[in-house]
Amino acid sequence: MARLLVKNIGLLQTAVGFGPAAGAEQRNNLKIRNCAVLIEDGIIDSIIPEGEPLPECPSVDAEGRLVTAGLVDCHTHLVFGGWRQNEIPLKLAGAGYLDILRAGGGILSTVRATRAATEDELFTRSMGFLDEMLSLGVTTCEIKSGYGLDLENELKQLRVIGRLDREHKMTVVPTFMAAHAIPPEFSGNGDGYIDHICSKILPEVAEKKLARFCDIFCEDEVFDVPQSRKMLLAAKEKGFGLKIHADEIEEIGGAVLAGELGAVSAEHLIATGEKGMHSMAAGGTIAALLPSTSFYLGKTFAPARRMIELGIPVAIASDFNPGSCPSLNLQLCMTIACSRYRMTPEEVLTAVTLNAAQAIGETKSGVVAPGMNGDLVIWNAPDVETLCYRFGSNMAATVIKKGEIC
Ligand code: IZC
Ligand code: ZN
Repeated sequence: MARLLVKNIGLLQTAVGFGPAAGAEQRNNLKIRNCAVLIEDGIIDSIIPEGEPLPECPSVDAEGRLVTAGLVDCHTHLVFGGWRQNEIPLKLAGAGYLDILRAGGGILSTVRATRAATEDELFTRSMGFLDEMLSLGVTTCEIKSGYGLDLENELKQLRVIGRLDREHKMTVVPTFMAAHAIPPEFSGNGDGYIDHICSKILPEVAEKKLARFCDIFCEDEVFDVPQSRKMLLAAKEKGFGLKIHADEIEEIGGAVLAGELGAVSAEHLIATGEKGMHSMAAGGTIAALLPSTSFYLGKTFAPARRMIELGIPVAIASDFNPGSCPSLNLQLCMTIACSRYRMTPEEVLTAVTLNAAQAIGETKSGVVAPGMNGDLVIWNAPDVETLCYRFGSNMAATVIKKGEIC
């Protein structure tokens, strides 16, 4: 039996519960001082309180510092070709995200670069990104397709995502997102492309079991609410969990639809108003908020406090992608969530662990408790407040994935 003892923990802090934490539960953290955690065969066996005997086995010394569950990044577009730094002058000249997309740039320029890349090229580059994320304390992440936008290239991206899960220490959850933009082949014909996804691409992805969730960019000039409803209902029929990029730029009804369909999560929600939030609360939809994207796009920030007040579970993710958020640093998101969403450090911890894990169906991750995955981070910090405060530095000292030191 493989065992690892994490000893001399100054403070163990974890979200609690086995479902999404909402309202006051979001700030309910368990804090245990001076303890140890024993991991057996990759699973947490026990939390050993101060004064109790410690087992004889391989160990790592936390040196009195903070230990939390490994972070979970529940929203990324990590597999892509190229970058988009060339958009900076356009943005400085006043072009918005949708202006650049309309001119054939934005997502469509990443589609061209991703189609041109080989499967091995995408894989090797993405392994490097995952290494960097792991070193920043992330032990589980989600990755969306959506830079292929045709059968061949969507399958290529999803195969890369599957291979990353098998070959990297990171747990990787795949989401199918062919409905990310209208490809040049269907220019001006969004309805035709949605039909094509439903009849040709979705059935193949389902049959090959290449994704667990299905997502759509429900946005002004991209896919409207009727198109989103149609595609998501087709995906539900095939057994996918549902996600919606809703109200990132304009409030066109994506959050209302998310609640109505009982989507697992709605993402972004920068422009969401009361109606959308009430619908999500009624539908049990998790809000996956992406603070680095608001920061990078120079937008306002999602109404996180109001969401918590209404009982919507809030998760926080990086949104790592080459356009609206070229940063994969989830620690940075924690700081921005604290300072701009006005979330407390306890609420933020729940948002990047338990609620993020729940948003991607990883119900054995995000909490430190017996029976949960042995994914832990020893931080160069005494408490979670310090993580939310020291932005710009990597505060992760040692990352442990399924009981192995990475
Ligand atoms: O490549 O621009 N918002 N999709 C929806 C993105 C941002 C990613 C991108
Ligand atoms: Zn996104």
